Amino acid sequence: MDGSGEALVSYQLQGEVAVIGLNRPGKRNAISDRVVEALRDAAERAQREARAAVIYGEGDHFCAGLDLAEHKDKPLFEAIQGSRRWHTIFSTFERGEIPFFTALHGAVVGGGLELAAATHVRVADESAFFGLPEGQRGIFVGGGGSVRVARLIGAARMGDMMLTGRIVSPAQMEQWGGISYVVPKGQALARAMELARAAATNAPLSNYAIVNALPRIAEMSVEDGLFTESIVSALTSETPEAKERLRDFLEKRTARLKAPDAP
Ligand code: 1HE
Repeated sequence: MDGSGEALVSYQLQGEVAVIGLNRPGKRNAISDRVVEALRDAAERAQREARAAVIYGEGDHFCAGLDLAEHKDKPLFEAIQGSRRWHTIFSTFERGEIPFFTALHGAVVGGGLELAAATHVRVADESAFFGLPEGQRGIFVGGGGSVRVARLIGAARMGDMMLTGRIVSPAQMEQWGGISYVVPKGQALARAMELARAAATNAPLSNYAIVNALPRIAEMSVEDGLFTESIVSALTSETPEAKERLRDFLEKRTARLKAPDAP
């Protein structure tokens, strides 16, 4: 809750998709200690009862990053502990049990971009803008950005954003690989929901493998990655659900894949 009695993070279960809203629009959804803890609770609940989740921001912006008002008086050790808490909590959904989607609009800056980078699919509308103003604020990323954002878009581009204060458009961010979809203004949440609903129909073990095995394999040597892939692949195929889904396809009970522009 904030001073107004509103939850800092809203939560709703829509069918099989958990919808998680950063709900501090008066402060542009800046992430305080209590917000990060509310996000943890929402993400844990989603993993207990949903098959996919979408995180979005209330108001005109997705998220203005770390709550600078709270941060400015933090003693050194508390700042380290705070950053480590973000790492622990963001990792619970990055390497959790279900896929997380983010719907981005307006400011996606600092810790807001770090939060988005810990999710599996990012959808931005045309109003979104991306920045890492840590250099201007005299600080450094602390929510996992130097690991996740650097791996997504490249350390050189991230360094440019941090050093020069460069603000990046959705089209540019998509070209850099930082987001996967750009949609017209106002449509990010609807599109992210559509994608999350589609992912929610996958076999849960396949989603678990995609969320957990794929990023780990990406960090492995080629030989270790190929070996791990074979093991994960065989394990997922062994489930009764996989066998039933394969039979459904072979016996023509499932829809065929179509080219993107096909009717
Ligand atoms: C905040 C924060 C915040 C807004 N912490 N209070 N983040 C930043 O450097 C902050 C970037 N924020 C901005 O550039 C702008 O606020 C926005 C472009 C997002 C929105 O602009 P605007 O004109 O709509 O709003 P505003 O007037 O700047 O802000 C409205 C209120 O939100 C105001 O408080 P008020 O009490 O005067 O009404 C702002 O102080 C407050 N506010 N952003 C605290 N971030 C784990 S390490 C991560 C490192 C980082 O994230 S660095 C931080 C990057």
